Amino acid sequence: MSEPVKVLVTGAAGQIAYSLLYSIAKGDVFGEKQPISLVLLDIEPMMAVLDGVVMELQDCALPLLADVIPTSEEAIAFKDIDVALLVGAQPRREGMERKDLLKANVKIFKSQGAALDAHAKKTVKVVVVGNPANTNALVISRFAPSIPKENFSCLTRLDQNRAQAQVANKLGISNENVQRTIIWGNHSSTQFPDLAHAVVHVNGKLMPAQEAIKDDNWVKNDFIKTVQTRGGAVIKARKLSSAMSAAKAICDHVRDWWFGTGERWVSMGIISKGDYGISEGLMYSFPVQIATDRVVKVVPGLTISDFAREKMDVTQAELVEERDCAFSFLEA
Ligand code: NAX
Repeated sequence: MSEPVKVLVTGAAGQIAYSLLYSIAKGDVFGEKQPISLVLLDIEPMMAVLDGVVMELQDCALPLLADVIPTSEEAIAFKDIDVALLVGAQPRREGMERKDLLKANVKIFKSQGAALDAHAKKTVKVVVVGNPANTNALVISRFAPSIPKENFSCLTRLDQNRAQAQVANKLGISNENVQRTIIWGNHSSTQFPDLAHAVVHVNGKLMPAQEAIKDDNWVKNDFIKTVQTRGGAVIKARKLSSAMSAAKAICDHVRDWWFGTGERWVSMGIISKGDYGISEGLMYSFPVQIATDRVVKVVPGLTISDFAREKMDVTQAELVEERDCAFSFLEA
């Protein structure tokens, strides 16, 4: 058997981690032959809860799980890791202003950035899930200057999966028959779920999704709104935010990064190099393809309509504002 892949999950005592850890440990992400070493970081008051999670992982008696390291210390958590799944973040409490939330998270991701820089492998792949995911990812990348910028990402795969499922549901086809749904921009309600390039298999025929749907109003209004507000709809119904679907999306994101996407397109937040006119240096979700060398490349040459341009710019403007606000705390 090969050496274990060392995977850090932060927010490890939380609800997304509860689904995520099992999937990783049983081989859903790195394959059924790859041993895993799991490092679980949470804050000190959650250590007793984390002990329970560790007990449950042991009780699963999983063949691939080489070891489990629970900790509240960043220096231990980030040591020699191959993959960092940063799920833990300061949650928004009632009455909390957006800027207070940003301020609390800047503190967390600044500190974790320094730990990542000092202790992780330089090849580490980083996925930020904790919200505001794009801006948190930008902050951590800034404080880990020895790690290549290409190694940082944030999760928008849940939004992509939601978009794919909406189309499948609308056409009464299975999810695998819907491809190339795109999420542009921020993991927030300004994100732009885009069907202009999506294709579907209907009755054995491959065709543009919009042609199959034949409902421009649905594509431009209901579909976009539903995907943008899906997180809120889950909270309203479940009284808790998305966890099972978020964990599944994290697994999809990491598996595709690790093994490549082949011809498929997936969406992920990455640091913009200026593609599609998006400001360089911004953590923005693009459609990408990933080769087996784990290099992420933005899908080139897509035609951007005026409708799409406007929506891509709106979500870009929100990200610029978030970034400027977050960085103002760093300079203060
Ligand atoms: P929970 O509140 O259940 O768990 C969060 C855990 O993070 C807690 O155990 C908490 O103690 C821990 N934590 C807080 N500060 C920490 C720190 N400095 N270091 C390590 N751990 C820390 O939240 P959960 O439902 O698991 O959601 C986690 C995060 O994912 C939230 O920020 C949430 O908004 C975000 N989400 C992001 C999504 C995305 O697509 N990018 C979708 C799902 C989810 O809403």
